[in-house]
Amino acid sequence: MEQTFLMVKPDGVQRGLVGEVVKRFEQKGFQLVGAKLMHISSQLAQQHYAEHRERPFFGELVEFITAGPVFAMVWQGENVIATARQMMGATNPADAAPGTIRGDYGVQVAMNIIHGSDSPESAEREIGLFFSEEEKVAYEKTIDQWIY
Ligand code: DAT
Ligand code: MG
Repeated sequence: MEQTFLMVKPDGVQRGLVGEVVKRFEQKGFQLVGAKLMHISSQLAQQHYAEHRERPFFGELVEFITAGPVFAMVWQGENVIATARQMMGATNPADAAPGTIRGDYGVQVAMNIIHGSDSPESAEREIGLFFSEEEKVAYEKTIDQWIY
């Protein structure tokens, strides 16, 4: 089953939105496979956002994502990578539709509450950056027979 890396960013943790974010993915029918509250080191931040290295906002991005604890998660389910991106909404909360996480809770692009992998390749890379094999928990949910 497909897996993705989702993370409540420091603004979301400070604003008490961890439960709200978790609730949305749980209620959708996806399965939580791993989760932890953690500080991101500057080195991990630079690896995680390596694709944006040349962008003018890279320094601010690294500073922001390391400014407070994040809530890192692995979620599993059919088409979870693309569906989670839809549930997050557009990168800039000003463009994100109401009903999406960024549309409901964010105002500015720099503080947009949540990160989610944008492709199978980035999901695999990001899960590997943040989670060891032992930190991912495999288990069966009987309710899945009513989702799939
Ligand atoms: P996403 O997080 O939707 O995948 P992205 O990968 O293009 O978006 O950018 C990563 C993060 O960088 C984004 O969540 C917020 C920040 N960011 C993007 N564009 C920005 C900009 N123009 N100014 C400041 N921060 C920006
Ligand atoms: Mg991205």
